[in-house]
Amino acid sequence: MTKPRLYSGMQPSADSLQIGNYIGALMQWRDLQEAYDAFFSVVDLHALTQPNDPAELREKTRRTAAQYIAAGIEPSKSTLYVQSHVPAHAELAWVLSTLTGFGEAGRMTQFKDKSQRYGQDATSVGLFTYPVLMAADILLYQTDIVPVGDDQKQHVELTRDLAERFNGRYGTTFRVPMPVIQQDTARIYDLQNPTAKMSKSAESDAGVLWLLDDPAKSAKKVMRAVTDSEGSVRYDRENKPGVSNLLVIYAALTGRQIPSIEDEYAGRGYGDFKKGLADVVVNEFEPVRTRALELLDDPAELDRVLASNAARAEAVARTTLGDVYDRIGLLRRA
Ligand code: ATP
Ligand code: LTN
Repeated sequence: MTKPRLYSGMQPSADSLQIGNYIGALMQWRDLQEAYDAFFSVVDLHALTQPNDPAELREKTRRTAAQYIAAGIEPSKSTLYVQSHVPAHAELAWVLSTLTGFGEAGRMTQFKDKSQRYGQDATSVGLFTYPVLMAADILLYQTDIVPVGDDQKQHVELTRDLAERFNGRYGTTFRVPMPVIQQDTARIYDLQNPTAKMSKSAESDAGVLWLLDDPAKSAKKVMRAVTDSEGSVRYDRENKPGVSNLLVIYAALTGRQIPSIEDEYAGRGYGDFKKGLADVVVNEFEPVRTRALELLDDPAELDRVLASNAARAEAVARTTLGDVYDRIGLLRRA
């Protein structure tokens, strides 16, 4: 029996991933790759919607791929590749853009937020069509499920609408994918500002735990995490966002339940708890970091792995794109 298909991706928007990407995405991807025929891309074309230094973008792309592998995405099991290596993404995005309403794209909240932040002059057409390229990513692979964070749900809904519109107009061509939204419990907040989501592009990195950082530095950041004056290790998202966030990280990395961690630290201070968590974080990150740095030490080998995975992706994507071109009436080259 063939496995159902899964698609997800991340932008190469930083030198290192942060612990939210690890807990909220990579750990789940790693588990899901067993039961699904999974495709994971480093979406470098999407990253072009942000200003980038060319050499840095190349480096971030390799680093992101290396961290996928180091975190347990197996390139022999899953198809792990760089989006721009498969030209069909940009090609299908063009076709889908002709089916997307201007108003429809304008209603995407991520576009509205970002364009407001950047101002009209700094807002590109690429930022506007970002969700259409994402739809192309997903639809090229006849995807069944798309695990993403809550913020991407609207983009997957648009993808479904586009698939249904195309299928309705030209006959069934695309599988209509389902979003699988990562649970709230997997949401990690900034250690210094525990009501804001931890993010690769945070303004200050004091509250961000980087996968590739020196472990001593990460331990220090845990010890300095914002808590409260109550002094008891107890989950209460509303009144104790800092401690609750640390408990969520602890539970996610150890596979333990929060109450059992609360019990372990009952009657002990935050110092003890943070020290415990710092050990957990360092132990989890250490092998991932070592493996990622090893992979980055041999970029030629990493590039070879990415190339052979891109070839696998390309074969699937080409088939879908050929079908699309036929359906809409583009004349085949003889
Ligand atoms: P950027 O700042 O560049 O937008 P980001 O760190 O917010 O980056 P994304 O690249 O948008 O992350 O997301 C990649 C994946 O990581 C998504 O699946 C997203 O849901 C997940 N993710 C990102 N940040 C967190 C977080 N703080 N907690 C849980 N999951 C997260
Ligand atoms: N927009 C997503 C990244 C992304 C993606 C995708 C996720 C691009 N293409 C296809 C799932 C499926 C983000 O910013 N997290």
